[in-house]
Amino acid sequence: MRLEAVELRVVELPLRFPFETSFGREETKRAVLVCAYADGLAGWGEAPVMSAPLYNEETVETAWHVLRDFLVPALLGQPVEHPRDVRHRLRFVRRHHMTKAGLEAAVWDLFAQRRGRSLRNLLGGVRDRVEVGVSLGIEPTVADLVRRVEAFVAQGYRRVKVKIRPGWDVEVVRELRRRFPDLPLQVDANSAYTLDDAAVFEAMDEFGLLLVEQPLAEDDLVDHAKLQARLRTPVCLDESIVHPHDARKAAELGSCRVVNIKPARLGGLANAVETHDVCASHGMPVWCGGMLETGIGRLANLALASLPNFRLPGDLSASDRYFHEDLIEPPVVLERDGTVRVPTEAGVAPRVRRDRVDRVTVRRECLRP
Ligand code: NPQ
Ligand code: MG
Repeated sequence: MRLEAVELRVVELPLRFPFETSFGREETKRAVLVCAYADGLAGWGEAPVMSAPLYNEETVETAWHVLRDFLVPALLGQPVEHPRDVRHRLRFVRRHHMTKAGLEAAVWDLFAQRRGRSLRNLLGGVRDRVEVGVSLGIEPTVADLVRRVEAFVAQGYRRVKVKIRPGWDVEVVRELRRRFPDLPLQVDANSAYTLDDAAVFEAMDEFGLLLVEQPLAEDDLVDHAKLQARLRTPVCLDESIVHPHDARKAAELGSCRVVNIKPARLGGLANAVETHDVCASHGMPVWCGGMLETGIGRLANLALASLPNFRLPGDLSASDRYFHEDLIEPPVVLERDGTVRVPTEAGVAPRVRRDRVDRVTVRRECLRP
């Protein structure tokens, strides 16, 4: 397959509810979409980068620049045998994983359409439905957070994740556990703590959390191992795992017992599958994390989450958890039993509503060889 053209878009969607984490508060979702054209087909991918370098070092602007000036030119007009090869062709650019993931996903989509096979099938998925959870931000008051949890549990979500940061942690989780004694519950600190705060996590050990996500620095494996040794609750790493070999190192060091896999953070679906396999070989369960993707990235995440070692509910909420109107039709919906169906279409393109994408496009450029 030879890429004849690649169209880059910056899209901007209002969020239904503001989302606050330890690194900031978002009211709008921005992302870079990649549409790759080959053999009369259009393949879509999403680089779920943010406007500011708060989750990692990438932004909409860095993604636009690195795609337009380096990554797309490296693929345009060249034969691509298999989407698994794309990461090797892009390796000359250091890091910029979410940016690379957007381009690679577009090639996976083209490939799925060309072969008439679902992404689930191409990636090695084994499930028709996946259990999903909901990720809740920091709210003005604990009462507000409790109301949000009640609402989402009533919708059928069977796992709740809440963001924490210093000053909004132990007492908040204590109240949630008091109100919801049997609810599968986990927290995500997005690197807001240091090893000096270990007592905070020891205090939360009594709440029977599923896991504590990324408590310490985003580039750390050693201090996380020291913290994990002091906790009963499994540590789960997100930001610290940016290569499949980081998962091997984390397993060898004992840095965590669970890994949050995001194709965006790992530089694409191929690296995400490889990380899944590395974790499986070390007996470490994984779950699929989210970056508030639009339906374009969300459908690919759902296909990935159908692989066998994805054994915990993912941040794969329904489209209406974040958006008034998603860019895909039908949108991702939550089944009454707290699961979401794994897409069966040949790629994501069949569900992409280009009219809706056009409405939220704030910048676009088409690149040709
Ligand atoms: C995480 N995702 O697991 C990330 C944090 C995150 C669902 O918690 C816009 C606004 C983009 C908030 C990307 C979840 C975001 C965002 C990621 C939060 O750490
Ligand atoms: Mg996280």
